[in-house]
Amino acid sequence: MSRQLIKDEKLRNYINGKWFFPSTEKYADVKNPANLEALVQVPLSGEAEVAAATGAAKIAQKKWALVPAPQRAEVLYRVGLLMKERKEELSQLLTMENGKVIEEARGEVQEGIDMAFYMAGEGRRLFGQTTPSELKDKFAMSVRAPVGVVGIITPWNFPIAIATWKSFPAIVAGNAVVWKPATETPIMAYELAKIFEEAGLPKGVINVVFGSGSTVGEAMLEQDDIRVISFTGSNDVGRNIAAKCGERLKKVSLEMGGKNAVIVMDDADLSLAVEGILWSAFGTSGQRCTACSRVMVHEDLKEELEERLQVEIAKLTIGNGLDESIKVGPVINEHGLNKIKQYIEIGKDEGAKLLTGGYVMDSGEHAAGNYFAPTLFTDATADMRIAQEEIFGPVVSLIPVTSLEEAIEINNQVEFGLSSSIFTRDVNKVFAAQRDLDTGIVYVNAGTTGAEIHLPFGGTKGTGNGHRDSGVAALDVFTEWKAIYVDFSGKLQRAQIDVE
Ligand code: UN1
Repeated sequence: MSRQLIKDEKLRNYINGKWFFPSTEKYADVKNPANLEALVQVPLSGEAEVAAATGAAKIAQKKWALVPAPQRAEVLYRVGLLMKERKEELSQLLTMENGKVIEEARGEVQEGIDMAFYMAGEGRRLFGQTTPSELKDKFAMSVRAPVGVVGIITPWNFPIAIATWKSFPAIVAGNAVVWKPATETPIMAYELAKIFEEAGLPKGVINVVFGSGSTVGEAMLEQDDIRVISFTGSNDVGRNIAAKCGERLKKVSLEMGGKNAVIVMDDADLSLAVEGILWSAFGTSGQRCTACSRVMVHEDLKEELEERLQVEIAKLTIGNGLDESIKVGPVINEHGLNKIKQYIEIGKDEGAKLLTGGYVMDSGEHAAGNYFAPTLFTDATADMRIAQEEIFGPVVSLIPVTSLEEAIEINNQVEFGLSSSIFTRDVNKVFAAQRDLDTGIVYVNAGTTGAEIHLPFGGTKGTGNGHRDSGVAALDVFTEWKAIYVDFSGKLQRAQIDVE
């Protein structure tokens, strides 16, 4: 790995193509969750940096919007190539700052590379529409226009992939970006900013300001020139952002929590279901918005599923994700650990049966990191808090059911609507489930995680506010439709009146 981390290294903000230490002179340690060693220092910037970044973005955007989209896309293409060249190095850094195991880190970096090439292709599409005019000798069309300066606020659980989901479509569409990455995982943002610089993105088109949500995030909401906020993170923060953006008439795209379920019907391929549940419940230590945290299992298969999951969970290796043999890494920090611990107590008090796990691993090789044992509850009911609220950790609860209808009803009885899955061999159940599961993403014979970047990503109800990341739908967040009428009749033609 060529990038060496030095614990005293102070990262800098990237504003108008230059690297600045924060005017506040404040920093926080970034810790490796696998061993709590300090990796680097993240700036805790202030309002001044947000104002400077917004000002730079405003000026840069005017020029950038005039660059033909296929040329804007070429920069993204170069970004993709540089990410590809540095894939292994970025993946290792990602494992160090986030804790996810190296195989998943490689997957996440790949997600960013895919997004670069996909959005680079969009530079030669950015399709608009032509529509017949109601008048003679008049041409009507609608095109996607950039919004201007956009603000993106990204989480620590997918620090590079989600940043690419938001920044790449924004940039290819002709916007300039002010980006606040999560303070837990600034290294990915720092490296991506360097890649943008190396790829030749003009100064000011992307600006990275490190700092807290309460200072930098709030300051972004106050900036009139930031016209769009795209946020992925917790529900509470998202609601606050939505309220403030509502007051200021900013467009806002929110991607928040999930309480995603796998349904296992009595005709399921049980081995496949076990694999799917393990991968989506314990991958990234359950810290995905798409993580599986409920399993509605047909009562005929309940005992067998309980047994098989316990056997497989016992085989999971837990530790520092840089070690290729490790399957489950640490959770992000102590706050995360404590929240998970509280939910274990809540689940026990509610009467769910703890089959395995349920404790912080803090002895021997796990003493120094934030490790939580993969946890399986059974005999949960739909109304329990562990079956309703997002835990964001390696905890999954089995809920016995007797029919598909019951499973779907329980699936839909939560505040969130991100992802769901069904394991069945019955084609009728497949089609009924894909229609009736009220989530933005539905999987058949696969777990709840694993979205691909060229499809829309997002959810219904409390998961968001109707927008989507990724796919062509992401362009809707970062563009506005502009209707253009060209009258070539040589006379004044009044719509609705001079119609023959
Ligand atoms: C998230 O958890 O916020 O579908 C994103 C998946 C990943 C992305 C998850 N491709 O699980």
